[in-house]
Amino acid sequence: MPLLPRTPNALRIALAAILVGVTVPALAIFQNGGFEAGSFASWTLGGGTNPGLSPITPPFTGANVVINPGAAGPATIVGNAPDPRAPDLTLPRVGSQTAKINDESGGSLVTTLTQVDTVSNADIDPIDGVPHIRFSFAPVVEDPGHSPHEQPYFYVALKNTTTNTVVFEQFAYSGQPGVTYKTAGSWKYLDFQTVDVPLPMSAIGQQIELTVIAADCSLGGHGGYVYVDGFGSANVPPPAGALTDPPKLVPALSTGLLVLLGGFLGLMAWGSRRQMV
Ligand SMILES: [Ca+2]
Repeated sequence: MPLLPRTPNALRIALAAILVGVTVPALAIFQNGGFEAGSFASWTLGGGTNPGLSPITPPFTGANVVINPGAAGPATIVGNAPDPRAPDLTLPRVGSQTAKINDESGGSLVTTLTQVDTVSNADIDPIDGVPHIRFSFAPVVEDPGHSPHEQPYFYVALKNTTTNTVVFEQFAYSGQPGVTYKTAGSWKYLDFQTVDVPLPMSAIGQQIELTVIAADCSLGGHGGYVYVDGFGSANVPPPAGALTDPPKLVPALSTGLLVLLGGFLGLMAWGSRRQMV
């Protein structure tokens, strides 16, 4: 039997380093963060059914998300595949694989994608000397014109589980006023949004939980999904063919404000998280 059996390269390198008594830098945050394994390896998929957001009055945050028990919605890995519901999107977003959470079919399904990992020195950006978490997402949601709490929606959040604070959160339902959706037939979508969340140095060694949720409409007839890619601490390159950085869903927040907002949203969003499970 070989000394080092078949293992992922990273593990093999770590094992080799231990064997020869040297250390190697910690791996950057999120495993298979670009889905280049062609699968959801290292990720946790889940979900259920969408009874509608609660309470039913906007504005909504993750605190309004309710997921009832039931079979989870779908999730797939896509490559070079044009999306007729979002014709301006270039797929894959980064590398050769991108994750698609939920899909265009209805059924009141919700799909969740999560991963928990530890912030390390490998996540420090030498440009500003603090750790970062970066990724890109693009929601594609049908707009049947239901009441806001019944519409398809998406949700993306980063939570520091060590300090119990949300450090980034983005929620929007289909057709939500103020969100700069593009339209293709009955579908609304956004260009890929590149997220860059700087973290304080105190985050080193702390755990970050990433959550992505995409939901069909609660009435059953309409779908919604979100593409995600590039999770990690490295810069996400611009989309292929893009002349400039993609537009932001919301104006960029300063780090201090983001931290304050994260703490505030954390109290709101995660205090009632029992609703989500
Ligand atoms: Ca990728």
